Amino acid sequence: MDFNGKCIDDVFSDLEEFKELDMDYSSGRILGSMCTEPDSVGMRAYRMFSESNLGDPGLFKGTTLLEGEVINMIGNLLHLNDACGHIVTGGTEANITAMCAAKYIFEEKHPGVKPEIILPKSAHFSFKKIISMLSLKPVYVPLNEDYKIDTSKLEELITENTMAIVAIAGTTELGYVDDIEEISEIAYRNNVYLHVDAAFGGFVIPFLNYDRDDEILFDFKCRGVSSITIDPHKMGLAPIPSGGIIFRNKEHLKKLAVKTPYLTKDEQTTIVGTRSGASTAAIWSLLKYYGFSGYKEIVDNAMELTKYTYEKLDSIEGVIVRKPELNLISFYVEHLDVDILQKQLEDMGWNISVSEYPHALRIVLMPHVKEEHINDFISDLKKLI
Ligand code: 0PR
Repeated sequence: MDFNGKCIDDVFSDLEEFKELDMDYSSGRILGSMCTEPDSVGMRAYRMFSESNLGDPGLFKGTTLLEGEVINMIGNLLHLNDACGHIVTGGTEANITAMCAAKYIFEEKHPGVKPEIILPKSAHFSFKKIISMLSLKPVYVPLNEDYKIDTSKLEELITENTMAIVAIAGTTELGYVDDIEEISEIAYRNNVYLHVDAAFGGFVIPFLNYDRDDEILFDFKCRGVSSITIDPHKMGLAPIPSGGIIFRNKEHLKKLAVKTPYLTKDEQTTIVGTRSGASTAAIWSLLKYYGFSGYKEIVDNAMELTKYTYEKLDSIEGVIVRKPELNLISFYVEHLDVDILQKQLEDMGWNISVSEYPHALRIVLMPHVKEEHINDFISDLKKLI
């Protein structure tokens, strides 16, 4: 740091140089991200509440009320009345919060026992962090040929050391939804905590379900589901950081309570202390502004583009595409190395990610991606093939 400060124009022109190195969503070239351009309505609310700290709710009583309303609205979306939970930084923190609660519940009943967590290989890598942080023993439930939890293999893995089962509604690599209905029954029967990671699917599936006969069951309608991760900063269009954790049972959230003697409220049930109230205000404004029908339109558009992209890719000789469930497409090209192809596409200015299992290219059709971007992408891909 220089002893004397710089003039403001110099500071910002220096910042500009850094900013130019970043990709921006509006270019339409970011095809591998689960985030998108934050909506301007949310950004307006975010700026309005930029100094608000939900870690000290007595100072920010209005924002605290907003958090309660947001949790209630998200709970309703997930078919839960009188929900409890928090707005957190993202899916990772939401998953950590749920697994901490599950661990405390488990430890009360089984002191001194190393807890086991049953999860699929398709779980997000945040669970690797959780397993290490909380010293859990991972028990991997096999996937079926559709890359979903093989429910026929689940029950036999439950033991008296099972702390929780984790299922995914919108996997990171394929956007697939596990058979939560069946998994929920298994968890309920065996009285095991079930956490559903709907970080991505949470703001997609409820809107897809609206006019569908074959509803995708994934939320609190399934009686065995104890908690759900749902991220507004993914398909909820909220600015980063905006994650969500919702618990069915208030007592479960209470397990996390820590006394905060010198603050304005005497306990906290979040992992972090100081936390932004701006994200909460942004989510509140977006839920109010768009309503169910507004989000449904956003999801319908994303799904329409997903169908369009799927058909385009499927029509190219040598391209093998998996049928998408949500707005995420996985594909590879026969006789072409996935990683080399990714690098070549990157050299052409496309950000596209590679999934590990299955090893394939992965496109997330977020709202910033439009038909013209897909047309350009397909034309570049054809050149490479
Ligand atoms: N659970 C699931 C199912 C996820 O897909 C993710 C993130 C998480 C939890 C963790 O969420 P946070 O990253 O909010 O803590 N999935 C994306 C991924 O790993 C995150 C992401 C988003 C990565 C935007 C890159 C990016 O540009 O692909």
